[in-house]
Amino acid sequence: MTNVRENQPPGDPFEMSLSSADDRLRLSRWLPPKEGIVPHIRFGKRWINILWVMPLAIVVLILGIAVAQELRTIPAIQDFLTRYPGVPASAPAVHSGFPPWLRWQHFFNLFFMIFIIRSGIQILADHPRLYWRRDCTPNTEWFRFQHEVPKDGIWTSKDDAVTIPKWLGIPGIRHSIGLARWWHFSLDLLWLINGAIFYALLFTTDQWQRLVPTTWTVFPNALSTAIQYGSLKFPAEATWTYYNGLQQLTYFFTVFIAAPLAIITGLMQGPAIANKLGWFAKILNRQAARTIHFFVLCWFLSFIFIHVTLVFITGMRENLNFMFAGRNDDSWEGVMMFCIAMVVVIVAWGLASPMTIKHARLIQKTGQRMIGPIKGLAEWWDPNTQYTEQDISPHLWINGTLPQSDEFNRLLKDDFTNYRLRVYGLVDHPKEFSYAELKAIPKQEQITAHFCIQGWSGVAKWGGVPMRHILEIVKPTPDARYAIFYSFAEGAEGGRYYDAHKIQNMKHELTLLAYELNGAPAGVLHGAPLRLRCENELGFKMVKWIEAIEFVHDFAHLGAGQGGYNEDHEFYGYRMPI
Ligand SMILES: Nc1nc2c(c(=O)[nH]1)N[C@H]1C(S)=C(S)[C@@H](COP(=O)(O)O)O[C@H]1N2
Ligand SMILES: [Mo]
Repeated sequence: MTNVRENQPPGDPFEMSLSSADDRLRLSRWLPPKEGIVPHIRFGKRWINILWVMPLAIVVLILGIAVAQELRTIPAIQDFLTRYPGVPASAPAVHSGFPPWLRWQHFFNLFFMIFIIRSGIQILADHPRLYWRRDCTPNTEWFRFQHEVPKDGIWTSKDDAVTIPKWLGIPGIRHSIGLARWWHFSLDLLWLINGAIFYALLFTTDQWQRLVPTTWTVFPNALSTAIQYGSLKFPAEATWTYYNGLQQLTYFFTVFIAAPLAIITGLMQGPAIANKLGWFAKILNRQAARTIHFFVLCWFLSFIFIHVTLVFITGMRENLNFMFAGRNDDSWEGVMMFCIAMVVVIVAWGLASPMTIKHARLIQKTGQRMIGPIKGLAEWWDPNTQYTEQDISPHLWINGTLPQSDEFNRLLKDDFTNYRLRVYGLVDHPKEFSYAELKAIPKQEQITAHFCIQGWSGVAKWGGVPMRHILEIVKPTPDARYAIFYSFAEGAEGGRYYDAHKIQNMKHELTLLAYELNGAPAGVLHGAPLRLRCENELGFKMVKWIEAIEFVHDFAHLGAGQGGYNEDHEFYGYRMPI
């Protein structure tokens, strides 16, 4: 399957061993589909199928209605409902109705959220388990839609990824996290800009009064509204000017708590952010952040479901007129505008996955342009968190395709005594280091957290040669901007695994060519004889089984030109600090 680049003058054997790659996602070369299971939640040692939630929810709903109706026959409750009818007596009136900016922002918000949610689910399917603890040890997860991790044999984190349908995920292909992330992050940015404008306009007009409670009586009023909705005798509405207590509290929570929480827990999943805010990452570790990020998703999904249901059953025409036509009457205009908006949504929904599969490279490049520079900023603030021996994870997942060449197997048989690391390219002193020479360089040890793009993490103690010492010996020329790491191993589609790193990252004090893991030789599964640690990037950039390092000015001529194997073949970005 290896496609050695054509039309290339004979030259560097490492460069020539790289493969080209398609600009679209080719299913014939991709990981074969694999179904997950219905999501399960763990209680102690028991795993409960979430489908049980359905009948349970129906029972709770029916009982809730019965209880609310009984409550309303009690005089004291009737007094309570009269005293707190729903809108607090002191609530300030909103005089500007639903102005155009608000209606447009509502539409953009719902439009962006659809793709954020869909791509988020796609990202989750790449490691379909959720944990509270940083280490991701199998069977410590509290949620999964994948079977138990097999106890024997090698089970990589790629093996663990599951397929979700194209109408749900973007692009709905197993292990398409690279593309899903471009969608997720690019739309996050648009959603964030929309949200920032919304906050600004909210507080420079009287619209903030809809969302921000100004009296403690919002709570009894919210309870009163809940009883009224629950008993199916809906409260009197004055939505044009006031929200009732329950609306106000839910909207407030959604806008001012859930949305910021989504952003914080999203950012805390990135190595460069987490490794800078070490103390905070110890409280809100990556898996806790991922779990809370998922809870926010659940909140948004429930909110959307209940919100839309209530819009339709508490006076559809009026409600749609408010938000889609800006009118306070019962004409059909709002319904019509809503239908047009839904056509736009449905068309975009249908196009997203097929378009992403067909134009995968374009999605990668567009995403890179939209958020690459902002994302790259995280590299510059020196992420340098280290952990203690107690933090070391009992388990580390493994990833990648093992080297298969005879050459590698011969080296392995002799415990890598004949291994040599070739360092060349734009350097003053190209050099081949023997294993003994590398080990003679003072060893550096560091206990650091690993962040795989797929979602798992773990802390380990790594020992090896600081990359900065290698730079001191070979002396890269001023022209050298990137270090290319060539692996002994092939990538998933054939062709040598490689990755490009900015030279600045190579000078970082925690960038290591590691040969030890937790005080012992690293072992082949984790990258022996030598694997890279670069703590401000995601795991896929830490090439295992390093055979050579080349310093270059540019990487456009290497492989498919995207700066690494997964960048070429799986549409990842070459800078991945988050
Ligand atoms: N040569 C090579 N190196 C690789 C990979 C690979 O596929 N081939 N996978 C990467 C990925 S995606 C991760 S998360 C880490 C995993 O390191 P570990 O297996 O030691 O935990 O290795 C990285 N290095
Ligand atoms: Mo990874």
